Amino acid sequence: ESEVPLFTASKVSQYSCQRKTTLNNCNKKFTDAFEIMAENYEFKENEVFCLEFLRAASVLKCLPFPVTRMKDIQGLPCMGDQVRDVIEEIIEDGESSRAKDVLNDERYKSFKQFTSVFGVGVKTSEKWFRMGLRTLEEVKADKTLKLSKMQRAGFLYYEDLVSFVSKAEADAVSLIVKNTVCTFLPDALVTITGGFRRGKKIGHDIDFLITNPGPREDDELLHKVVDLWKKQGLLLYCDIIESTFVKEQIPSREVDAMDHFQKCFAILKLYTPSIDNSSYNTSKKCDMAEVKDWKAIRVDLVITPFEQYAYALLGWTGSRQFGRDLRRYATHERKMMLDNHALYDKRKVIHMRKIPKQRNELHPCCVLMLRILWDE
Ligand code: TTP
Ligand code: MN
Ligand code: MN
Ligand code: MN
Repeated sequence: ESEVPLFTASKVSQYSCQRKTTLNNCNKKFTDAFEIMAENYEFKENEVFCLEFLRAASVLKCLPFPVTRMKDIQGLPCMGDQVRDVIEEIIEDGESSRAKDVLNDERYKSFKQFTSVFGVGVKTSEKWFRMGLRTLEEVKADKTLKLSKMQRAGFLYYEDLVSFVSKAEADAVSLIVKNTVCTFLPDALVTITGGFRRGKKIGHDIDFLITNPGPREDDELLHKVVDLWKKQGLLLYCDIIESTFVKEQIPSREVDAMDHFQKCFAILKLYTPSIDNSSYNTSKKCDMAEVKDWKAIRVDLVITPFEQYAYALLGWTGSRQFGRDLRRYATHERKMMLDNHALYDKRKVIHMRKIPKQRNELHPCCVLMLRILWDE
């Protein structure tokens, strides 16, 4: 008989940063249902319930076996009543009626469509839904709506942006970003982060961290890069956010990963070399409809000072849940504070009985808990 691998549920940490998780998820039918539930709660701005389902999904993703009986989840962390109900139903009926209800829910369906547009979040969706709008067609037909520049780009390149970015496209864009950055700063470090750094084969966008190890810092770098792309006709959209980093500031909330780096949310035009037009070149008058030989791709560029680069890399590598749990672990288990800029020793803050005037009066320690094995 084959040996049953040793697995002790009570040894599974409640923090995803302390669990070993591969991309191979053998509990997809449960985690898919949890993610639908979580998304619905996100649309309702119920953060507590949303996180409850996201945490549960993350726990089931680390199990080396598929759950088939309620006994299998005994002793596991993050298995609240709501979560157990969904699991029980899936074990018995093969599907969750609650998740199914969500998928059929009018509000959920509308929010799902609305938020699929770049630049449209829960707030805008709420507004449109209250106005009686239900589908993207209705939104597009409503000429009284004032769309932001970001949302206009979102509609304009909608089809390209909802289709996944492949690893090959990520590599192609990576070359473009590296070449452009290096024309201005030859020693700059350009690193792909986000889902692709976690080994995912597809993504919604491509994330890059840029830093310059030398003494030179260049606040203009990002502007120079996008200006060049503009000239080359490669830039379809761009929104530069200037750095808001202030040294006195200590990390705020641990659930989301807001940071203060200079960054740019862009849409790049990636030419697709696969289309072969050569046979038409010879024909005298070619009244063929123009073939679209490019794809719009969402790209995030983040500029970090070199001394904060490690923390930025950790935060931007994700996943979101991994980051949340790293910050939660730092707070509750180490009495420290972690954000995308540094790791702070809270005990030292308390000891000093005041918030230090300068962030760097605190010891930015090395990140201690890094068995980085991602959870999605
Ligand atoms: P995303 O690009 O939003 O997510 P992803 O790359 O994990 O997945 P996808 O394929 O859908 O793009 O963000 C990448 C990581 O960066 C994410 O785990 C959270 C983190 N992050 C920050 O730290 N600060 C930020 O301001 C944002 C937007 C993301
Ligand atoms: Mn990403
Ligand atoms: Mn991103
Ligand atoms: Mn907390």
